[in-house]
Amino acid sequence: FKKAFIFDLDGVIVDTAKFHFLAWKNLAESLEVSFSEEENEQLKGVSRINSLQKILEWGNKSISEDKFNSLMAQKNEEYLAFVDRMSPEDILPGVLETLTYLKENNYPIALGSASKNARHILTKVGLTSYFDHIVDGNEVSKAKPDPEVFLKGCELLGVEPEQAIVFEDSQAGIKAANTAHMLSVGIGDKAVLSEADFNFEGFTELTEDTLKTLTNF
Ligand code: B16
Ligand code: MG
Repeated sequence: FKKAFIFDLDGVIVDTAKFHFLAWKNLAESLEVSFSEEENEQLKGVSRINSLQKILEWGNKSISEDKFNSLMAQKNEEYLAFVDRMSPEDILPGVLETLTYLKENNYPIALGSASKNARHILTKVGLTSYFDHIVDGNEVSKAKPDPEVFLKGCELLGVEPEQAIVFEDSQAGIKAANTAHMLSVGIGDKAVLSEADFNFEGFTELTEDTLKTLTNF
């Protein structure tokens, strides 16, 4: 019974979550909407459009379509300025070891990210070649918590959802994996990702034995 792995990007492979936070916080403040870590948690894994919609909802703001589009562009520009400074050193601890082990053992691997910048980021950190397929924000019409991004990944990898093991740092992403009957593995705060089938603080906890346990589950 073959297993396949799907990795989220932001917050799982690289800590770009902190860059999204800074860029959204600036934007929210410019609109005089308060924005804390707690609100940010709800934006993780959520598409750019839906994130801005949420911020406007929280602040009870309504703006024109033009203003909406220019705010999205502004946020992305600010975010990309952080991304520009990224290098392989930004890969989170243990990720490279896990990817290497999975590749050596011939597991199919896909990326399942909501980000439209996913390919650019993978190039910056030099990880593109580890992925058999990349599904990102440019290829899906329904954002997480809808499972579309992960279902597309399975399709491309040629596996059933039940064969997929998903690494996610967001509540929306864990929901997406669970909805599609994939094994959901929360990376980060267990209290926040309590709906995940398994929880780990980070990839350094994912020893070969642990990975074997996941594939046998
Ligand atoms: P972009 P992931 C998600 O990526 C981020 O978690 C989320 O905070 C961001 O708004 C979303 O991508 C869209 O990203 O603005 O770059 O298209 O965690 O699904 O890899
Ligand atoms: Mg993420």
